[in-house]
Amino acid sequence: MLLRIDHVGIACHNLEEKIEFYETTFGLTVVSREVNEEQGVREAMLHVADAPSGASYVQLLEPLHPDTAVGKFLAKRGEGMHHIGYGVADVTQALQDIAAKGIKLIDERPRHGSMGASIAFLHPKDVGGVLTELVETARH
Ligand code: MC0
Repeated sequence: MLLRIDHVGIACHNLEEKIEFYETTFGLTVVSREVNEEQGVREAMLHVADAPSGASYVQLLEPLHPDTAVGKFLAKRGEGMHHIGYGVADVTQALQDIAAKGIKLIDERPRHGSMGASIAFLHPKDVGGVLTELVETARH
């Protein structure tokens, strides 16, 4: 079901500072920047590698407000890894299959994600404490 690690989401207080860190430390390049009002984030995708099933990224996330998923996470836990996003071929089908196994979904239906992807989150309580995102990459 899982094709690859699509991205690792990292929560930070200052997006520009963290982008510079990843550029200078690891030589990564920003390929997309977006504000996602629904998710309450300003985010950047930095390309890491390409695989036959698609690319993988580091996603840096800065909250738009304290009262958002990432804002609450930062207040409770500080900066660090926020979620892992796995590539899937069909996010609607994957959600159905995972729900049938009794795993709690955050999103019953896919939502709009970075770079035109369809995304859905699974609850960390049912995935060993890991906030898990399914990502169906946009078709071009
Ligand atoms: C919260 N918890 C986490 C967590 N965030 N555990 C692991 N990883 C995380 N990131 C834990 C808390 O520690 C707490 O555990 C429990 O979940 C409830 O947390 P809360 O602080 O009371 O917060 P809630 O319940 O209001 O919300 C948590 C929940 C939420 C995961 C449901 O953050 C959510 O819906 N996230 C999905 C959307 C999201 O994260 N959007 C931002 C990225 P205890 O043990 O204290 O009960 S958007 C994105 O990434 C898009 C743009 C994209 O990829 O394209």
